[in-house]
Amino acid sequence: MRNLKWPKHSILAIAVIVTWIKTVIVYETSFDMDIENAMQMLILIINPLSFLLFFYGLSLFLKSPKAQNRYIVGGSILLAFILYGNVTFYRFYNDFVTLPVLFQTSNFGELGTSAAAIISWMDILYFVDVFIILIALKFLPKVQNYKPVRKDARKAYFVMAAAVLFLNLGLAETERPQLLTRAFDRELLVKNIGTYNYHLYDIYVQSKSSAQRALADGSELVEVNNYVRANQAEPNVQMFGKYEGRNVIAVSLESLQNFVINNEMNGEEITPFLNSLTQDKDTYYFNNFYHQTGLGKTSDSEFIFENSLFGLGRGAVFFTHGENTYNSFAESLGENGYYTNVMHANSKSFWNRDMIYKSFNIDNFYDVESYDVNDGNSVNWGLKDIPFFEQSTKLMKDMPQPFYSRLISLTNHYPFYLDPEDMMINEFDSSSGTLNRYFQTVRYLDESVKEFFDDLKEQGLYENSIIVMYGDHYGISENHNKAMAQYLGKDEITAYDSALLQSVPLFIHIPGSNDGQVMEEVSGQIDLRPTLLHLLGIDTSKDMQLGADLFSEEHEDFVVFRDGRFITDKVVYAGEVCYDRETGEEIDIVNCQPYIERATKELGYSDQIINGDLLRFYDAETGNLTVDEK
Ligand code: GP9
Ligand code: MN
Repeated sequence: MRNLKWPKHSILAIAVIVTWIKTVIVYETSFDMDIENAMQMLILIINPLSFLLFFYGLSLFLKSPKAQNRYIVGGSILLAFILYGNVTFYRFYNDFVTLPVLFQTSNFGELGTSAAAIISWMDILYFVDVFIILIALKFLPKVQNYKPVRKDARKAYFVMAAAVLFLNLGLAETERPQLLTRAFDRELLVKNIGTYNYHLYDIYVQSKSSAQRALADGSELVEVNNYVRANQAEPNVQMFGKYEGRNVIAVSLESLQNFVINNEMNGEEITPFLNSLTQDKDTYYFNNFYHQTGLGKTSDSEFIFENSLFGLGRGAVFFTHGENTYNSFAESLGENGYYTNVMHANSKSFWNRDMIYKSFNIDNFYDVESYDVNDGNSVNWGLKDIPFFEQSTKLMKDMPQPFYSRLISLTNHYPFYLDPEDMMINEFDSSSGTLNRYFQTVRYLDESVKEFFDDLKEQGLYENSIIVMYGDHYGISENHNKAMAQYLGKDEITAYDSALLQSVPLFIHIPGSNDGQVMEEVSGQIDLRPTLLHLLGIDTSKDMQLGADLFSEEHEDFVVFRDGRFITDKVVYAGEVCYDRETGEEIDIVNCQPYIERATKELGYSDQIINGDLLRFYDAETGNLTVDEK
């Protein structure tokens, strides 16, 4: 071996090749990306290459082999951490990290039990390229009489790297036109330009959005305002103000999807109490209601509930735009004499809640400090839901009335761990432990809601309240499609099925209303704010928001998801395919076309309001644009 003459840049070549191969293997093993054809496979394979050529190639500017090698080793470690960070994040969120989310370090510290379930010793393999480079450095002969790289050789190298990049972008463009301009979907981006380039792109988009706020002015609101006013649903006269002055108790049901409602698992009822509500004389149960959250999960659902605007396509709006001006549900109630608060037994900084709640003008946040939490009454992410609701009702008893409390439950959260004494039904028996345990934690959540109702009655808070409960987002991601298909008795879960599975239950329980019914209107979380305000007799005709009152005659059967999918009473649009809502068969895209445009428009307007922080130019009292910045 010593006799062989090794080219002087072998380490560079080795680094490019091993990191390349490792990255492709990681794509295959650690991310669940749908590859539909050979071209997509080819793009996936070449997409890390251009970046790696550039990145490691920068070593050619360094003067000595020692400095070059140090740069290459350091660089490989950095890239390995970035990729591994993506992998762990993906295991948890089924999505790729974006820059704003990366700065949510306060969140990562608290993943607690989840982190343990996510990381394993085998993960050292994600650093295998670093080890190979180190071994190569040790065993390859040292370069003798090193001369710095000639300029033209270096130029040729970077021309080659650029050629690879353009080849990549060209192939991606044929496969996925306008990828970079319209992308909502991180998976598509990573599939087409690779994780590393994706991060560069993300940095670019992020800086653009900071610039957007700086450049925005009130005139952008004119178009948005016209659209909002033209699409507003008039309140239902019978319902408007019917429950004026009642307390509002909103309950976020963690990870609860609608498929468990009125369903069984191995012969056992999963949600007996919630099932009883679907038949209850005082409950409106919405069985065609969908979550509209993105990467911000619970926080997105809160954002939508409070503002009737969408979260963002990238990152969590709670973090990226926590200091914007908003006209929240809480603020409207506050102006109408309500004491407003959120109750959630987690630390206040999680999802940046403490900050954004101030922007929402929420009077008080009962965070973990307000609760008695100990080893005996906690599991998984913290305080169990049954003691959480029990302690919350005690706190509510002392609140000035009318109040608005939004309670966020937590036990039914991935990885769905439960103490044996809280397991009321058996596990399911699929290959997915996650889905198997999910039924048990859902059963526990159901029990906690039942006891919550009893607690409210006991404390005398029940009669004079409206209790609204909804699933915040999905609990079972597409990673568990196989197990899910087994449970649902299907051959596979298609894009059509996945879209419909985003249905979460909504219950609007109004003691004494005597008008309970099952509501089949296609609707989403964005509709909650105007619906509730109208029940309380609060006008929303000047509000800058995108939802529609669920009881209004003018409410349309149309729900848009954050990623651009949508559902109506006739069609389901998912994966850029239009399906017949009834049969699930693919139909001509013209059936979806008008809605595609509206969905894009609504998501775009919402983004515009948030990115430009446009509500600082709007007076929700008068409906006027204000010139002065608040
Ligand atoms: C954390 C809880 C869970 O406080 O709301 O957040 P999620 O992971 O579901 O977004
Ligand atoms: Mn959640």
